[in-house]
Amino acid sequence: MSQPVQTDFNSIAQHFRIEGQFVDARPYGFGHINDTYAARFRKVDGRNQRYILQRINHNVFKRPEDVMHNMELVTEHMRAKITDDGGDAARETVTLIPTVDGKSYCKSSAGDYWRVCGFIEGARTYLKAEHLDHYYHAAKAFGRFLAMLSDFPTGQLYETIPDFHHTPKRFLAFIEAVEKDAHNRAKSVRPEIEFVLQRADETGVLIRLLEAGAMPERVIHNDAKLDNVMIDIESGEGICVIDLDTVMPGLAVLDFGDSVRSAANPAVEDEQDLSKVFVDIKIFERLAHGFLDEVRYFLSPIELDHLAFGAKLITLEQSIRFLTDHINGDVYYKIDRENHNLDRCRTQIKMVRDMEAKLEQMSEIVERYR
Ligand code: GN1
Ligand code: MG
Repeated sequence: MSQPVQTDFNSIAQHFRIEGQFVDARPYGFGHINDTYAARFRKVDGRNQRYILQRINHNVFKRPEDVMHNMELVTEHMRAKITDDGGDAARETVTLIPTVDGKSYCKSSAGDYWRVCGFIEGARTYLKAEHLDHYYHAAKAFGRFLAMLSDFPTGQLYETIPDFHHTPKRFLAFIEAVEKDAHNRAKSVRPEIEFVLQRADETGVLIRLLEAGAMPERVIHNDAKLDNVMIDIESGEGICVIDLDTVMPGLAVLDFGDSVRSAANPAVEDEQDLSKVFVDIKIFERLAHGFLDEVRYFLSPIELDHLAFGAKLITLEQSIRFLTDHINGDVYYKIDRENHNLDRCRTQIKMVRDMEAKLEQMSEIVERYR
């Protein structure tokens, strides 16, 4: 068997304006798409400095240049706002470390796209939060992110993944996968397929509002998972929203929805014991409170009306995406075991069912805090 190719971090790092000598690099975070490493460099004063090194998945992001264009503009915009407000931009937004020739990324000899970001010390991400307050602060960070970008012109950003949260198109891609059934897996996931088919019409609810001009398009994060917020270890506050590859125009309610999808479930996204998977209303309340504390001033009534539904829709979409990838033979998400995408799909289905049962309760909570 051939050995996996070793990444030559040292030679990648040489392209960037990094202070110090490369020491080591280890995988960092929980992402399903890019390869992320925390790397240490020894400075002349003998102290170590950490940086985030990331290989952009160019199977998923077909035009990494566009991703980096967006990331440059968006982080510059936020940096100016944070600095104006007397904040610390190095901790409150992502800092791209430039290459020696002044670019925000480099292309390695292997054809991979790499970027380097400053490491935010004293903060970390959580797959599952440790305190109820973390949920409040994580959702508040996503709300603040939307607020900071609320005056950013949507037309300046590329669509880094076309129709990323166009749920009806996700549904069509799913139908196509089922019809093709390239790995002969459809027959073993009939109940899951049925579950999605029964909700076909609902996939279009928000897109129809957008197309009718009733719901505005904004610059949103598009991947507002709990583990995409750096939480300050001491204060427990959500200081910085990370993973900016999908920052592009979209619907604000889906960012709130994704925070609920990922955080209101007390179990992990790939939990196999579905009895542990449900919408924890206490967590939901903390998320709604935190998010609304930042957005109630500028979101429109129709957006506020659809926050609870947005959570359900993005969770349904995520179940469709995982199921589609399972049927397609696991070509999109990284997997660590057989049926990994199917397990993920099942947690999402369980969450959708529970949201359907609790939608009214969720809406009442939103009412209370909006
Ligand atoms: C992916 O890379 P990561 O793990 O933050 C995915 C999201 C999904 C998420 C599910 C570009 O995010 O859309 O919601 O997995 N990102 C992309 O956990 O597809
Ligand atoms: Mg991520």
